[in-house]
Amino acid sequence: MFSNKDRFKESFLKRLESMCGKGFEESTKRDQYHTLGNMVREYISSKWIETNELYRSENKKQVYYLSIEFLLGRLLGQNLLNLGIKEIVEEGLSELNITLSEIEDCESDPALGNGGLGRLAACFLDSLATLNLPGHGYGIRYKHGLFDQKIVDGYQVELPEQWLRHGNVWEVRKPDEAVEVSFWGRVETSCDNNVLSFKQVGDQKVLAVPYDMPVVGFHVNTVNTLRLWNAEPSSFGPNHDILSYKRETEAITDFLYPDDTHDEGKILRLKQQYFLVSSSIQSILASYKKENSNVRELHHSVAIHINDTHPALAIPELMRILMDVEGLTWDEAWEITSHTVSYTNHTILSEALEKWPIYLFKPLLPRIYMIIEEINERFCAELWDRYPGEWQRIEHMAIIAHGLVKMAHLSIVGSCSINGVAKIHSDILKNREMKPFYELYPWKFNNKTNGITHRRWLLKANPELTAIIKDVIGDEWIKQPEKLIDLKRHIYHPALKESFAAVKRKRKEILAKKIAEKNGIIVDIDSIFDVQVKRLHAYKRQLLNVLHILYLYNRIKEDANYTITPRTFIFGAKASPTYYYAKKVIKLIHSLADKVNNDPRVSKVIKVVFMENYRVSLAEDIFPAADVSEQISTASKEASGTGNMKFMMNGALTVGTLDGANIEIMEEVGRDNIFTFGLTASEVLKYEENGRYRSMEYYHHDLRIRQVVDQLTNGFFSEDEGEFESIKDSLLVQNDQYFVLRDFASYIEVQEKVGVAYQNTDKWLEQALINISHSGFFSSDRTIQQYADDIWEIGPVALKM
Ligand code: 73E
Repeated sequence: MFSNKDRFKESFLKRLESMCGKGFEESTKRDQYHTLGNMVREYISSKWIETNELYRSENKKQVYYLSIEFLLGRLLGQNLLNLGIKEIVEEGLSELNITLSEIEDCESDPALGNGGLGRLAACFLDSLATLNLPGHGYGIRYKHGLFDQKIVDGYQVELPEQWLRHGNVWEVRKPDEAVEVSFWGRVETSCDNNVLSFKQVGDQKVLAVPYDMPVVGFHVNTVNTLRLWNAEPSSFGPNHDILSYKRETEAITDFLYPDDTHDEGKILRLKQQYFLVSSSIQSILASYKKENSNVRELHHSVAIHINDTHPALAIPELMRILMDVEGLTWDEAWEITSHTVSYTNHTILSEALEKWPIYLFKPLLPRIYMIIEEINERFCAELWDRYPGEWQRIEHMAIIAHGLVKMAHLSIVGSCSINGVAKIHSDILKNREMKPFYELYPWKFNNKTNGITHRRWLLKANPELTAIIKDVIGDEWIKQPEKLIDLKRHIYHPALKESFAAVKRKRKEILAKKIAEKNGIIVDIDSIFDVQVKRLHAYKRQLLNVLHILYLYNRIKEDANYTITPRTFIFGAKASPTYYYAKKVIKLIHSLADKVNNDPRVSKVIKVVFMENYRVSLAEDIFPAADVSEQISTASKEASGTGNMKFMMNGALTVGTLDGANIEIMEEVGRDNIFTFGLTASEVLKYEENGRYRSMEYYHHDLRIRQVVDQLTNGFFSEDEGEFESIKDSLLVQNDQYFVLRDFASYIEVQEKVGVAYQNTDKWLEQALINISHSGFFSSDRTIQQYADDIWEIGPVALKM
């Protein structure tokens, strides 16, 4: 079917007729997408079956990655690339006068995640399959992924996302592997021969039906599985009030929670978490038991990873099944569970640390609550032995305290490994946030600096840059991304600089065209494309970027002789629908854009663009076109960041604080090839401890600051004067929790340096190439290899090509 372009063309036309009942001439782009998607899925299936058979026959240890989010992005292009058939398809299609990208644009963008955490899970799946590692994802098949963002008069409006509207060619429904998940009811305890047994009675059952999606490795035969669960009414459901039962059941998988780092304290969210965990653990055990008779050996064959605390109920759920279903004792079950589960922490923001009120938790999950109580009691007894009399310490470390179940504590106690996602973040976990736990279990703590798959973020998103790199250093780096460093020897070659400059320019033109179409704004290709794309959050400080632009506006207006390197400031960001402050900042960016872009003099040198509905497919257009990457979170608050790595890999220079993985980017490229500014993490943490920061002082003493802050409410923007008062209050009345004013002067200074540096084109190009050369370290292949070696203890299981 894909052996050469003629065979492809022939099969494509035949398949189109049989699938759509139309000839090629009458077919729509969507018909063509469905046809091609189906052909690719079919092509994948034999490898998929073979991989599963191999895993069964080899019976080696496998890892299951449990995550409430998988931010996959479109799959057609990536699958074609990984299968090595993209060129044949492109050639065949071009003879039919169609381009692959037109067809790709018909695919909806599965947005089953909010931001970095969900995208990380998707990158990990790609690396697992490419490294031939037996590793699978377990998640939820949300009917509606993250909302679609519309901007109306500068305000964000949320629309329900509809990725399943035209079906999903990649999934296979597996009703025979459906399992039951229980909610509510009560626990009945009985005693037989001095052995206690527990049974949940009067419960409500929900059917979890798996939909499997293939995860294709790059140029290997491995096809792993992403299993997404759908909630449906069970035939063991109630026989009264069927309609509300059906509605309640289906609601479990209706929506992804539109939240990033805020904890949504909703009972539906807890239901989603248990639904994911219970169905996944049942499925993992069923598959284990097909090949293994002794459940006591589980941890030798199975590793279960929890992506943050959202799937932490995997711990009590595995305990429940091992005891109540398999008949193991507590000690046996605990030994297995605590050697099977490992946990990644992604944030130290206190609002994101999950804590469930007992009054919600206990009625919904009575048996699970009972087990957590027992884990807590045994843990507190252990603490009492180790720290006799230290009540405060024990209270602080307990899993259940003050009417709350603390999911992070449960995760630490029940796991064999706890990791942070960048060096500084893991250090903060060990030395501050989780210090008492680190003192108790030092061997459990480790770091795994995040990574991104260069297959999507370089090969797929930027084929033009990929071609240049291949020309210069061949293609070994694709399988061994650390070999990108070979490019460094060539960065002074004029030919390389020229071709890189040409590619950057081309990608800026493509983005500029999109901006013209979507925003009606004409941007200058020769200006610096300065980009901040990420979720909108106070700690990420989009506001600092805004205040800098406002400052530039003032300088240009006030000083006729002021010169500046032309810049286009590009933003993309979704705000959680209930996050008032974040939505105000989106409105502020739009009001600023109106002022800047409509001022005849200012708009000659700077422009402001907000790109609506930031998502994976849009990101693939943005990263390759960026010159400057804005990574300006308050130091210590961004655990890692992964956008920073995508920019670097595409040859943008970072303007960043010493936060998260920015620090490791600096270590890789050297201080001269990154623009750092602002407070360090320890300075921030010290301020937080001693309470000595007074934002008012900066407001009073720095006229530049006073002017921009006052402009928020003095009628400078055409909006009502109260529109941005809450933003001003956050800076002055609430003492500027994220140190925006404290870092303002330092940010202005570094941005001036950026402007000057960009004028020296030759040097800038060298610096960009240095960034690309060092980006191999940030491939998720490196990250996944470290997880595989140090945490999961799994090795490759490969079919011959
Ligand atoms: O720094 C990022 C990190 O790069 C961090 O904020 C993000 O995870 C990325 C991947 O490691 C993250 N997301 C969440 N917590 N940390 C989160 C919390 C609650 C709901 C959804 C996502």
